[in-house]
Amino acid sequence: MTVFEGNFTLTHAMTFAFVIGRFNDLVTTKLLTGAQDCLKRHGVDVEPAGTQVDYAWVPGSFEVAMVARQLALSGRYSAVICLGAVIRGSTPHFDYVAAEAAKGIAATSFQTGVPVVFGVLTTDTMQQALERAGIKSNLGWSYAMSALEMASLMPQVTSGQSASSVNGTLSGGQTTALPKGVD
Ligand code: INI
Repeated sequence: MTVFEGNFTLTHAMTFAFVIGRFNDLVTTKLLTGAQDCLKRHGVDVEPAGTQVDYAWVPGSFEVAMVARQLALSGRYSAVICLGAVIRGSTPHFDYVAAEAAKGIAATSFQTGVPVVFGVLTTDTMQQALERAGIKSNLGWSYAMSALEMASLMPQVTSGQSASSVNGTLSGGQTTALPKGVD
């Protein structure tokens, strides 16, 4: 039987779209920097003037899924990476924005068949968000790894041809696991 597994090597033909919330942009710009660094070091040209990565800025996390869906439906992208930061305040607003962002992004992936990465931080404080956006680790990097892995995996699953049968190699041991203690 077949083992389908994404790898992180054949990135030159991949295309990505970022959808980034401006709300809490102190955090989201850092997530973006981490994600770009990861893509770049895996051979992706992240320049906006290039041919591999597009960028869409939206007001906040609530709007991320709507734009991600349109981009995914365009058929132009191997994966869409959604970045946002929802930080709990003293009202229930946080819960509505966070829940709709998560639901919308999951629905976009299911409806379009395009991998859509959930890179929306949901934290109690700005400090917690910053810790996850560069102070301790940068989850933007992990989100980009997920995008690379899924962009490699989905064509295999769709075609029924595993990377091992096509290239004779597997990425063995590579993981997108989050750093310990970070979620
Ligand atoms: N958007 C966020 O991305 N993060 C937040 O923490 C946030 N809070 O707390 O309000 C937030 N609100 C804006 C929301 O995403 C929409 O842009 C706005 O409601 C307009 O639709």
